[in-house]
Amino acid sequence: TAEFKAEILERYPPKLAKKRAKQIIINKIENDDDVPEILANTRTIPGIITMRGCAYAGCKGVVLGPTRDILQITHGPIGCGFYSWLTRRNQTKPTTESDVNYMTYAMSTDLQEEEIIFGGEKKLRAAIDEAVALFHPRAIGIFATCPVGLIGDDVHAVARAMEEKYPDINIFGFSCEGYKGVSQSAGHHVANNKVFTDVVGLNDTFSKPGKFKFNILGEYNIGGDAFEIERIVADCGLSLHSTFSGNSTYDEFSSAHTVDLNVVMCHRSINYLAEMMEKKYGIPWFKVNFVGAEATSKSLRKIAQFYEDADLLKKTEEVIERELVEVEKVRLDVKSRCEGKTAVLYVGGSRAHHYQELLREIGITILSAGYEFAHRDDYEGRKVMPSIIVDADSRNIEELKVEADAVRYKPRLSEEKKASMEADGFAFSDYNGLMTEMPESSLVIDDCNHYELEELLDRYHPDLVCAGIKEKYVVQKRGIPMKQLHSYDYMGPFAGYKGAINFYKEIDRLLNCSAFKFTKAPWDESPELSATYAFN
Ligand code: CFM
Ligand code: HCA
Repeated sequence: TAEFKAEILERYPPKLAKKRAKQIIINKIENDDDVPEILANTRTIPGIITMRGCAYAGCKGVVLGPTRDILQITHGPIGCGFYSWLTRRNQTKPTTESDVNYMTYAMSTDLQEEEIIFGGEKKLRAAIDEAVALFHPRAIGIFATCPVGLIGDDVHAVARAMEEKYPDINIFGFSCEGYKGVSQSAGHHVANNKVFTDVVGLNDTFSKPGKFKFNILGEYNIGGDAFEIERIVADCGLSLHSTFSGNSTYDEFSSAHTVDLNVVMCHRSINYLAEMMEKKYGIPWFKVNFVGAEATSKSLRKIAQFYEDADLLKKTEEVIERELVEVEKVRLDVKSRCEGKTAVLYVGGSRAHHYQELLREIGITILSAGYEFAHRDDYEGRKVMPSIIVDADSRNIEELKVEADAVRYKPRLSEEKKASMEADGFAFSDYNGLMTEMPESSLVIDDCNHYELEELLDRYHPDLVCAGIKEKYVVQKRGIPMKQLHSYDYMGPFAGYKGAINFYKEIDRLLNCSAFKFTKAPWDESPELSATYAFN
């Protein structure tokens, strides 16, 4: 691996090589407190074919996108709205025929050259008037795109003015211009802040039946994952109040402060909200993972243990036992054909970690993995957070000062109780990151680019690549099976127990299908199509 790293860096200009050297790490884990440091959440060098997306995608597409009854208007050119129009495959299920669902619409101000020159606020106000007349929504979110920031349109001023005009509608704007940060990650933070200040805490009365009330943060119902998680937690006897934001509603968000526990699935995109809700309302949080059968069982047990209720614990064990019968049958069968195969994973900010569990369950070894845009804590664990350097790009995103709510703050656990649970090994506000769980000497690559990916494929010949749409065909044309871990290649769910079964079967199908062996890349058959990377 050291030799491979040196080879990669050798081709780069010196300044770039120096930077990438800190982002390509050979994993070494003596103990959990001693993982190597990685450089993350910094700018991609222009000219590099990155796998990343933009802040608007992280805010509108990712965090808010899966919510069905907040009417969302993209203020910008039509491409931004079109791109974030369900391409992420976030599903939703209105509870009754008459429940609204705006997700099937792509609403945008469709900015033209004229507005770029003379300003687009008038058009945005007109779009809101039109949306109100047509849909009468409870809440409207406005999302800024790059040109809107560049010409100086103020989405917040428009939101305030339109809220005066329509006092019954909660209207709020997001400063999520694509360039706002170095990746989608900036957009997550912008989204968390606004949802926290303008939505959560507004409604004290909306409630759902059940005793053990909790929210799941950072689960977006891609390919129906949230439906499977909802099924399992309901069977255990838990009361899931709100998911941020898969299959969610405005009422669930605005009353989310009434629960006793937050669990966090995707740490990268939503840990801010978990932290802020703990400070303001006294709701503790811990990390869970419903990707992988073992991880799902572990997470269910931890939630049940939190409530310390004998019936809940018993029921949870019954669900786990029941579900594992089928899971184990399929897992062992699939493992007999996949054991010993190798994989690499490059995905946004949490799946490159979570999906390692599923692959290990069927005997696959991870050679290399990395995130597009996660931060050092997602690699090395939250313990490094105090030492993360705040640079100009991260300072660009507001860090809210949060205080305990005068009326609604209610610590769900006394300090003594929390301390005694922690002494017994129950971890709160935790996340150990990806590196501690990756094999010794495996390669951890932050913001991996297409040049590095192709070099890696040539050198290591992994049996499977997991990444996104931009990587898919580069990989498949080389005759290597490729599984998209963003869109799931239009399958799913992959979370929970049924999801694990779906995933095992899919990986079995991909790895043991002989079609890939016959694939010849176009550039192998026609050398004139081949190209080399040129630097300098
Ligand atoms: Fe979290 Fe996500 Fe991901 Fe993410 Fe994303 Fe996604 Fe992803 Mo694509 S919120 S960080 S910004 S788990 S959209 S559902 S698949 S890159 S790894
Ligand atoms: C995004 C969304 C994305 C893109 C997926 C991909 C998703 O970041 O804008 O590159 O294949 O999951 O849909 O991450």
